[in-house]
Amino acid sequence: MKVSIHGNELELKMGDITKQTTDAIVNAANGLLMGGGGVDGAIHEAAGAELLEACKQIRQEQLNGEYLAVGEAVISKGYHLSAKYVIHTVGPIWYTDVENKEMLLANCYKNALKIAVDNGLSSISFPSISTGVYRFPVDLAAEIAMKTIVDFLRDHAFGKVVMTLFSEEDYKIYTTKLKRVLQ
Ligand code: AR6
Repeated sequence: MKVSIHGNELELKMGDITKQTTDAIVNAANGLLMGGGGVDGAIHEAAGAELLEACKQIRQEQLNGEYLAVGEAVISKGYHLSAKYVIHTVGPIWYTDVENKEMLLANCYKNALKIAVDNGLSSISFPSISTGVYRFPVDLAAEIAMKTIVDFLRDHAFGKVVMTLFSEEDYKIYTTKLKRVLQ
């Protein structure tokens, strides 16, 4: 599904984010930025060992050795990926007693888009952040993602945002939510 929003394009598709050719792809990482399973593992594997080195450097130089906080984002090169950049963000874990999980998930999308704009990028691909290992309910995550991206595109001349879903079920859920947000 493809829609035009204020001169920008928003596309929902099924696929593997590591194959996307947008300027940047977004990684659903964890605060350590050391790789992991799911989409994080796939991105590190496809980008090559240089990505891990770049992430270590970001931890040291930009984060003073601390973890990347939930909802925040940082950017690295894409190395062996088709995408020139990877924007790493950390989604909220559903089964924790942290408050404002919805706001923190929205921040992932907002801050990734902000960092893309700040770096002069005009296309970006997102995975379904937090809905795998982090167990955020897909229905609610899709609603938050679609609302946050649509609000951003209504306010910015950006270019193209792609939501890359890994299952047909997720694709259907995101499509339904997008239609609702656009009504
Ligand atoms: N392309 C697109 N989507 C994918 C791909 C892919 N190649 N692989 C998986 N997905 P998850 P989280 C989907 O668990 O919930 C990692 O270990 C997947 O089906 O990757 O934010 C990190 O290091 C699901 O719909 O991310 C963290 O520790 C979505 O991507 C933790 O998992 C997100 O699932 C982050 O958990």
